[in-house]
Amino acid sequence: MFALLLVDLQNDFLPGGALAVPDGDAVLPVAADLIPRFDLVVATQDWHPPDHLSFASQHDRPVGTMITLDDLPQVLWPDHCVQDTPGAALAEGIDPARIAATFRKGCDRRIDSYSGFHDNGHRRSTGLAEWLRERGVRGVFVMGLATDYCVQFTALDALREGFETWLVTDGCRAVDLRAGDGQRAIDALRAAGVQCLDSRSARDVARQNRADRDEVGRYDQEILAHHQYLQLVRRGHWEFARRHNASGAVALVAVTDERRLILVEQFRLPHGRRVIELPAGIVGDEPRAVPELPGEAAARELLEETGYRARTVRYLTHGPTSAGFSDEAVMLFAASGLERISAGGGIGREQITVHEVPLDEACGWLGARIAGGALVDPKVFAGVYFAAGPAKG
Ligand code: VGL
Ligand code: ZN
Repeated sequence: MFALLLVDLQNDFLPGGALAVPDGDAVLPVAADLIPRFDLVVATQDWHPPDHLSFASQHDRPVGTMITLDDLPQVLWPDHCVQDTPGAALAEGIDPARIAATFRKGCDRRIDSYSGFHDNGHRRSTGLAEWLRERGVRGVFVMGLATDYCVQFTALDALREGFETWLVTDGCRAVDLRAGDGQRAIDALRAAGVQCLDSRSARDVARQNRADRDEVGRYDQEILAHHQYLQLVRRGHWEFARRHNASGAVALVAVTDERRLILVEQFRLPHGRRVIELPAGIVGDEPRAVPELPGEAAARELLEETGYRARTVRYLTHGPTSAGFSDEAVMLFAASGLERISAGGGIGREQITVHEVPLDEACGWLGARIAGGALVDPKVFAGVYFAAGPAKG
C-alpha cells in the first residue's frame, strides 16, 4: 500500500503566516485533490515550544543567520508554529477527518526537526516509520512545505527507512533563502532515488496502486518458512522468496575517469560457479544509529568489494531483481569520480576478483567470458547501456 504524507501544511507557512513560504497556498488544492485518492493519509506538524532554539529571537541574531546548535548547522527562523497557536494549526481546507495520524516534530527546544521521521541529529524518532510499516505501507508520496527543508528531509528519511519514495512536485513550494534552493533540493532528491512526478501522474499511480491492492487481496497468503535471512511465502498458488530483514538491494554502474567499467567476479553458492556481476549489496540489513541512504549503502559496497571510493553516486533506475522468484527490488546507481584507496576484495570469505573493463570493449569481453563458460548477471548489460549513455560524466 502507498500512503500520502502531507508535510507541514500549517498556517504559519502560508501567505500572511510567520514563516510564509512564497506561493505556499498553491499546494492546498493539490493536497485536497490527492487526499481522497489514498487509503492512508498522514500529516506532519512543526510543533515548537515558545523558546525553541531555532528561533532568531532566542539568540538576538537576525533571521537567516547560520549558527551551530549542539554540533549541528542551524538556520535561525522567525518564531513560528508555536504549540497550540493558530499559526501551528493545520491549514483551512485540509479535512482533519481524512488524516489517519499527525506526527509532531521540533518539540524539543534544543534540536530542530525538519524530517517527519527523525530530528536533524537522528537522535530521536517520531515513530512514523514503524507506524507506516505496521500498516503495510511500502511506498510514500510526499508533498507540502517547504521543498528545501521539511519536505527534502522527510523524503530522504523515507528512503533511508526503505520506502519507495515519490515527490509530488506541484504539491511543494520552497523557502528559497538562496535563489535555487528548491530546485537544488529536487535535484538532490532525484539523485538519491526519490521519484519526482506531478500530481496528475500521482493520481494515476495511486489509482493503479488501489487496483493492485484489490488484486493481491484476492489471494490468500501464507509464510511457509521463516529463517535467518529468508522467508518462503505463498500467495495463492505462487511461492516466492522474501528477505524479511532488509529493505532492498543496490547495484552500481561504476566507471573510472579512464572509461573503465568496474565488475566483480565471485563464487556464488546457489549456482556453484563463479559469476560476473555489478558491485552490489543489500540495504537495511544491519541496525545503524542513522539508517543509510540507498546511495550511501551502494558507495560502501563499492568500496568494500572493489577498493574504489566514489565522489558522486547518482540514481539511475530501479526494478525487480527476479520478479517471479522474489519480491526484492534493486536500485541502480551510477558511480563516478572513482579513486582506488584500498585493495577491495570484499569482507570475510567473499573472495572477490575485481575487473576493470574498457567500456568500448565491454560487450565483446562479456561475450567471450560467457562463451568460456562463465556466468554473467544480465544486469551487467544494463550497466553497459547506462555507462555508455546517461551514466556518463
Ligand atoms: C520548516 C523551517 C523551519 C519547514 C520548518 O516546514 O520546511 N522550515 N521549520
Ligand atoms: Zn520549524
